[in-house]
Amino acid sequence: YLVLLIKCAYAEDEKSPWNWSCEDGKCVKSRLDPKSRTPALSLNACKMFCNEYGLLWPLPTGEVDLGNFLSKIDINKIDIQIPNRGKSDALMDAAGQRFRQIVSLLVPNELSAKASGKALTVSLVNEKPDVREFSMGMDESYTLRVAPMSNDRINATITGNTFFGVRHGLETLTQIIVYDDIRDHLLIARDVNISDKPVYTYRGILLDTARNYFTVDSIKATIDAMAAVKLNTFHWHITDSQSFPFVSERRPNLSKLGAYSPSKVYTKKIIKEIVEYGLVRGVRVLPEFDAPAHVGEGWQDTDLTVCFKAEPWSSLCVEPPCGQLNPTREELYDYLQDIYTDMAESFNPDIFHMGGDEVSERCWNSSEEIRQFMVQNRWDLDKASYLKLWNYFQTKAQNRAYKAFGKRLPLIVWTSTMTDYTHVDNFLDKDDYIIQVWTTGSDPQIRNLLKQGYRLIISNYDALYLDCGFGAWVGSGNNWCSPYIGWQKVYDNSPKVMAREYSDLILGGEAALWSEQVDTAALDSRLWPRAAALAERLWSEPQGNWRDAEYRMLHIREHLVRMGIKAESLEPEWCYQNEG
Ligand code: CP6
Repeated sequence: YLVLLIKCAYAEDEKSPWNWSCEDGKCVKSRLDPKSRTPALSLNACKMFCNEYGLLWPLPTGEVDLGNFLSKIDINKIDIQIPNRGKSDALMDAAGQRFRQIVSLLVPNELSAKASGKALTVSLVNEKPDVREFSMGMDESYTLRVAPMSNDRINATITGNTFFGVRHGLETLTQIIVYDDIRDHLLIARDVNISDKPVYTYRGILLDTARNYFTVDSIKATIDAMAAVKLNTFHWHITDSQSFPFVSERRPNLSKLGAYSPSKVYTKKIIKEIVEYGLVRGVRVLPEFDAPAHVGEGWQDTDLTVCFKAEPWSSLCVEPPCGQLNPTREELYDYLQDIYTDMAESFNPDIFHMGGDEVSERCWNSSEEIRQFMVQNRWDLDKASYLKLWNYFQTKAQNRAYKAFGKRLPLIVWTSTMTDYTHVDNFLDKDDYIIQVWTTGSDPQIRNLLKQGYRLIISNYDALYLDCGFGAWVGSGNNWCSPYIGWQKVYDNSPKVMAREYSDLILGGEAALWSEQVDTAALDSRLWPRAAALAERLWSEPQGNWRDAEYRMLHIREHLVRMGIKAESLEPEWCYQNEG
């Protein structure tokens, strides 16, 4: 059977006057002499072996041997075997189906990979087939071996300690299969050995579905793309001051009054569907209920908020229409527990995000009722007392969260005046709370929080905010993307460099897509392929910088486009053909 040896491929029925050959780690294009039987190699086939890491994204962290041979495979002869059975069976089966689907997407529609070539057996060996829950620090490692089994069959064996590892192995397997556009065939690297596991356990993307609504399909597509690059956490910032699309069955007026329209909501049924969609793809769906600031819409028939729509807004918050919960009201905590319980039922999360960012002392101070509460407690009306009030809120909310979720699950909060390292230990227990840092990567807070033993997730806005800033509202005249953060900056933003000696406490990182200036229509292009740059940084923590990754970045971007993601273009296709 036809085995394509990279150095002497056989030119059958050429569709291209060009040949690609590998020279000094680059695929170089040259004119094919039509009369001679010169070997012709397609671009993707050349790229597979022209560099140590082929077309893999993110870079594996263990052994990588891609061998020297490509074999033609028959897309209709792929069978998937799952020897160890257990509670994760349905997930394993679904991951196998996803694999088939992605391989089929590698083949362009207008052509059909010839139904000839070797059969491919994929064996998925899951050492712990009963594990089907996410957890911090979960085992995502896998190994992938590909070898010929017989003259007409290739075997690919993926071994993982959990479903999550095996699933990652399947994504890698799709990346050693390429479409050969000269011969209209699918090719697989034939002798492969890869062992791999992530450097960071938390690898996330935040989507804000409150400033603008995102369709369920667009959220699923985002999860699909995340899975392709081994990101594992979809942080769902589901509510904010501007809208409340989360349907709380216990407090239905929140979304009735607070959603942009009766159809722009996320019901329990829809959320469960999205959570299951994520699970199959190794992506946890992590809910955030941002409080006590960043509330407003939805709470209109309660009197539990203050300074919502107050003017001048800029003295009370960073973004209109403001709004903060009134922490002095006992009834508020029943309300919160109901929301948390509804979130528990919909998301069943292993971690919960409580927000806690951008609380305005002046907003609370503008309320007569809150000022009186402070006076009754013999608190001064100064900054220290507002921190006490905030802590009063947070402690009560934390207890309600534990009740609602039925366990002491890890909690995340944003950096804020409360989390300042000089006093954070008065307020937040480092065993209970993980802090998500959104200030710059050079902020001394990072080192100082780590020094005290707090676990961090890094989302420094100077590299990981993929939105276009938050200065967009009627009359502001703002519609800028300045500075636009390129994938290169995302890629080179290493959490480790920020505090090498405490890197065990850095759980990972997250790119944030705040949605003042993006909705469903622009989602793909705002996120991709820049979020893929983050994915490799967090999975691999590569030594090199973006220059070493550029040729593979151009390819993973193509891979995402093949999957149906409308990713932004980075460079002329000429660069992919001539510079990689
Ligand atoms: N919304 C919420 C936001 C932001 C934050 N929280 C934000 C702040 C500054 C910038 C971008 C976004 N829009 N709820 C801060 C965590 Cl530059």
